[in-house]
Amino acid sequence: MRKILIFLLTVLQLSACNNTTRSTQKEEKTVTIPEFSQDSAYKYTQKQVDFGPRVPNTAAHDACAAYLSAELKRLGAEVIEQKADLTAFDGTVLKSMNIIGSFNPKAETRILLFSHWDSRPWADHDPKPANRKKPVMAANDGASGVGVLLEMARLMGKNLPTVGVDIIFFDTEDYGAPESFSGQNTEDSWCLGTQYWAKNPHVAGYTARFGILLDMVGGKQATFYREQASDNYAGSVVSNVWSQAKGLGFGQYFIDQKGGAITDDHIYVNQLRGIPSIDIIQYDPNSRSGFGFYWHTTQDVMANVDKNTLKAVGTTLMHVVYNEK
Ligand code: AHN
Ligand code: ZN
Repeated sequence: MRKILIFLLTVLQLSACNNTTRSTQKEEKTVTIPEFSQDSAYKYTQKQVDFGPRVPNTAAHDACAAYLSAELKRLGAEVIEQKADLTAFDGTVLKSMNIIGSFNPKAETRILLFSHWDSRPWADHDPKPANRKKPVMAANDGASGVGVLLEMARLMGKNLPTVGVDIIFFDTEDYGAPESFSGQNTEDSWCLGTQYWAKNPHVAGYTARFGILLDMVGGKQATFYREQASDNYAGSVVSNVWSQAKGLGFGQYFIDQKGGAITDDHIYVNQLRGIPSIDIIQYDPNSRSGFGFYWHTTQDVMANVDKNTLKAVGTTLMHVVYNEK
């Protein structure tokens, strides 16, 4: 009797062990991660630039909004257009539209991916003073992040990830007071669309496991450092993204070192919505602004968008999203 019992226990243990092994193998096998196309992301970036500068209260802005919303829908997202009249630092009322595209809208576990889609009205950092009142084409500072997210949306629509994903294209990020402005200038003149959404989320009480902001993710040989607020609010998310990037061979883009502290859309998602959120933003310790040389100049054009950088960021984020359970 005793012998039989021991024998039975052993068999049970063995089969329990086997089961665990098998299900782990199964989980690993079922994670097939669709391949990110840098050509498609580049086309999506170009498509926005073709509208001209997407400066709030212009026809190009409205036409691009309609395109982004329709494209997300076409790709299979549930889309919400969040319109609001937002007041800029100088009192201008901006007809603003945040565009939200949801995949797996009923899934409880959600990941938030976001980027701003508007163009800065003034190239106030242009080396030539004569250019400083001209609008920014915003190929990198706007269109590149949205381009990567549209390509991800295309792939997710065809092959849903396990978790729910919300993509938000935020408006009126880049209407912050220009260098020449002498009036009261608060940091909060930036990121107006995000501030509005964070106080008025598209779903009451909206939250997500974590959030990732893409800002200027198409520069040639761009480098992304661990931005300070990202590290403070969501250090484990930064570590996860940077280590998956390194594992995929993109360690030359994702530098595992501390960068500066940047006022950007993720600040408000952290502070006002409590979603641990990070900023993937080109940081160049050797440039005067700290960003790419083209930043807030008339040089922020397609010639400075590199498919390889789009690919590094897009492939990494596809792995981050599809590896979430
Ligand atoms: C400031 O200039 C304070 N923050 C950078 C936010 C930004 C503007 N990102 C892109 N354009
Ligand atoms: Zn900007």
